[in-house]
Amino acid sequence: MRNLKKQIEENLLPLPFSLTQGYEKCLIRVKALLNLTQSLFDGVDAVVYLVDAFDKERFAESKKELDALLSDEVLANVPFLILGNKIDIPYAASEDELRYSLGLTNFTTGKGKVNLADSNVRPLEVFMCSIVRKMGYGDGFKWLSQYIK
Ligand SMILES: Nc1nc2c(ncn2[C@@H]2O[C@H](COP(=O)(O)OP(=O)(O)OP(=O)(O)O)[C@@H](O)[C@H]2O)c(=O)[nH]1
Ligand SMILES: [Mg+2]
Repeated sequence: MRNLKKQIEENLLPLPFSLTQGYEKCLIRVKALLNLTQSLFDGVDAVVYLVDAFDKERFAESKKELDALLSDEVLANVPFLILGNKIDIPYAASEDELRYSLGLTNFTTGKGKVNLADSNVRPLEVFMCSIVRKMGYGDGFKWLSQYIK
């Protein structure tokens, strides 16, 4: 937190006179935001990505966000647990459907105990759950815990 505060201060305050014009100011702000995002992701042990499995209309949007996280170099090698929530609702997507819609069909690394330590493969799995019914996510977190040092 102290680090974040320092970065904001260094990047935003105080601005020298020559940098107070709109364009430079904007660039400085963007740089500060980028640094902030990097700092937020720095030291992350895992990502738990929760998707509403009933809201199929937004799967494309969800895929876009997920792809951005998966390709973020600060998160390279960080394990990803994808939770498909709300499966208590009839017509919620199945696990296969969600996996397909998020473009993960060939990227999941296997449930149970799978040793990936000697490979360059990022652990990634999809587990379906219902938070209101308190079911499904426990298995996901159990799976995830084997990859957290
Ligand atoms: N049936 C069901 N409802 C859930 C579950 N988990 C959360 N909800 C409900 O979903 C509602 C919130 O919907 P969300 O999709 O999380 O949020 P939102 O308001 O649609 O906003 P977005 O994040 O933009 O989708 C709340 O009423 C929760 O009680 C679940 O497992 N099953
Ligand atoms: Mg919603």
